This record gives sequence, structure tokens and C-alpha cells, in this order.
Amino acid sequence: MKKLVVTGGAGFIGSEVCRQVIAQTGWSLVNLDKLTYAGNLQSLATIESDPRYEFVHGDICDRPLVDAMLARIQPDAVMHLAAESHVDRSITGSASFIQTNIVGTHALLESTLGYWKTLSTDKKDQFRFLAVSTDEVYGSLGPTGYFSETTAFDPRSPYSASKAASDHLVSAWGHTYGLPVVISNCSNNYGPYHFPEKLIPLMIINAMNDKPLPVYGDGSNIRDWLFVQDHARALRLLVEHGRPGETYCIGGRAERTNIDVVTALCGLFDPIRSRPAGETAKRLITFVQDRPGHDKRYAIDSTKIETELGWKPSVSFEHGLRCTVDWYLANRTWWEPIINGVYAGTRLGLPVA
Ligand code: NAD
Ligand code: TDX
Repeated sequence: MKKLVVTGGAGFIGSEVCRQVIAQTGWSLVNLDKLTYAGNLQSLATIESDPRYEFVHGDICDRPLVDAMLARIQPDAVMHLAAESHVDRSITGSASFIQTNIVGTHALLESTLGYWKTLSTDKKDQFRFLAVSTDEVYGSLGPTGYFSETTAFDPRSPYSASKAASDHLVSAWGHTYGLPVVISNCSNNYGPYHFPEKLIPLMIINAMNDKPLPVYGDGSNIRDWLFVQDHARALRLLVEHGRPGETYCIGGRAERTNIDVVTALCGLFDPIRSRPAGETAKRLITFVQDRPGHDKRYAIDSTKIETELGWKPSVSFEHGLRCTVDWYLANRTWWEPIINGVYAGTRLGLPVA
């Protein structure tokens, strides 16, 4: 049985990893999370009393706390997801992004290295530090081509720059100290438990409340969408079978313009609201001022993880979108406290004059 430490397990992707690990493996799991505005223990309600699950409330920057936790748990792997994750928030306030995504990753690497050095040779070889990162480190694509593991970094937003710095640190700790690190760079995720500052959950909740759906610019920016359960499955494979020192790109092979995504969502709401086809889109879609530095297109070539590990997306975008809408319709008790509390859905990311 593996012992895993997950950082950021109260977030969107981390909580999916935690739920899958408990439901689908025999591994035990410790979730280290600071519970920022984006962390939510309600996302872990189904596993919180499982004897293989433990929650530790703490900051990855807190060396004494993390050192003591690793010495006590003796994990076989660390899966690092803790981060500030929202591009718009990074535009208006980058300090927490630098602190968690760069200083925090550095602190976690140092703690992990200290712990790893205490292991036997066998355990050292088997150990993995998996850093979960984003395709945004590669910058922005024109109308053709794909990001892959060999694409040069070219981050454009404070968020992506901080993630690129984090990836460089992880890679350096592998090269310099021999820590068995693996990095994954994934495209846009969507699905249940997604914090409603992000495009898809924000549009779903606004559509449910008959509020305007703010599309940045002309809606022609393209993202490559991956259902979160498929991403978590890839991460479980990588933490077990990823080769040390390697990077793996993960994508959904599901490129869509933002306007197509929002129009598709509106189409799902027409029958729910007993409206003729196209009516929800006509009433609610509103074009608003663009995001500063808005990356035009992301698209991932995930051939490496597909051929090496046999992973591929299992959920089509259309099916995943429908499941996601159904989940938000059925789980008001998860998102209403957020909308009535830490985030009411107001526009983020416009620089203050
Ligand atoms: P999220 O914002 O939903 O969750 C982040 C979690 O990290 C929260 O639970 C938060 O409390 C925790 N956290 C933040 N700062 C912390 C700190 N200093 N110490 C401990 N915990 C802290 O993020 P997400 O969307 O689940 O993303 C998870 C990871 O995956 C991030 O590293 C992100 O960059 C990466 N990623 C996300 C996407 C996506 O589409 N969401 C795509 C590719 C990669
Ligand atoms: O209200 C909106 N209107 C809109 O048009 C919002 C919130 C977004 N958008 C656009 C901007 C993007 O082109 O939709 C697209 C998706 O936006 P976000 O949901 O903010 O995601 P993105 O900026 O693409 O980044 C996401 O994917 C990569 C995650 O937030 C990152 O953590 C991940 O690394």
C-alpha cells in the first residue's frame, strides 16, 4: 500500500484526486491544505471519515510543519497541487501567487529533499515528487500547432510566470540533488467542485440565476478542455509510473472557442427553462472588456502520456459539460455558500487605473 501526501487537496483538482485515491486504490492519503478562499472541506465530505484519509491544515511555506509531517507520515510520494490558480486574480494581486507558487514550491522541495535523504536506497529510487502544472507556462498559440514537452516556456500572466518558475525549481531539484521529480503540464480542467470564479462554473451558476454571461473580448480565445476526473486519473498514473526527470503534457484534445463553450451551456439551459432553442444565449450572453494579456489559444499534444502510460481522455466534452451542469443543479448546497460568502461572481482581473 502506498502512502501519499497531496498538497492542495481541498481545491478543485486536488479534491478529485483525494476522492479517487480513497475510492479506487488501497493507498492512504494525507491532504495538506491551507484552506484559502479556494479550499473547501465540503468537497471532501464523502471521504473525511475514511481511516485511510487524514487532513492537515497548513501552509506549504511552513517548513517546520511540513518537515514534521513528512517525518511522521513517511510517504512514498508527494503530489503537489497547492497553488494560487486564477489568472484574473493574479492580474490584480500577484503577491500571493509569488508566495505560494514560487516560495511555497521551494519550501516544499527543501522539506521533501530533507525527508528523501533519510530513506533507504530502494525507497529513494521508488519515491516520486509530482508537480502538477499548467499548459499556460508555454504561452499562447496561433491558429495551428500544439504545446508538447519540448515547447519552450513563454509565460505571459503573473499566474503562468509563477507556475513556470515553480516548474523550473522542481526540475532543478531533480537535476542538482537527484530528487525523483515528475512534472505534468495540463490544459483547462472542468467538472464538479470547480470554484465559480472560473469560466464554466461561473456561466452555469449565472445561467441558473438568469444573470448575464460575461464573455471576454469577442469570445474567440480557445482552450483545450479536459474533464477533471480524467486529469486525476492521469495524475495517479504519473505518481506511480512517471519517469523521474520527465515532463508529461496532458490535454483533452477538445479545443473550443469560449463563445462555443458558453453557447453550448446555454443550449443545455433552454429545455431546463422551457425556452426555444437559442433563447438563453440570446438573452444572457454579454461581451465584456477583454482580460489584459489574454492568451489566444492553448492546445496540448498528449502523445507522450498516451503512448507511455496508455492514458487518454475518457469523457467527451459534450458529455462532460452535461454532467457538470447536472452536478451544479443537484449541488446548490456546495456552491451557494461560496456565492453568498467569499465570491459573489463579480468581475475580476481588470487593472485598477
Ligand atoms: P484551486 O485553486 O481550486 O485549489 C488550490 C488549493 O490549494 C486550495 O485548496 C487552496 O486552499 C490550496 N492552497 C493554496 N495556497 C496554499 C498554500 N500556501 N499551502 C497549502 N495549500 C494551499 O486549484 P485547482 O484548479 O485545483 O489547481 C490545482 C493545481 O493544478 C494548481 O497547481 C494549478 O496550477 C494546476 N492546474 C490547474 C488547472 C485547471 O484548469 N484548474 C489546469 C492545469 C493545472
Ligand atoms: O467570466 C469569464 N469570461 C471569460 O470569457 C471568465 C472567468 C473567463 N473567460 C475566458 C478567459 C479564458 O479565455 O474563459 C477562458 C477560461 O478562463 P478561466 O476559467 O479563468 O481559465 P484560464 O485563464 O484559461 O486558466 C485555467 O486553465 C489553466 C485555470 O484557471 C488555470 O489554473 C489553469 O492553469
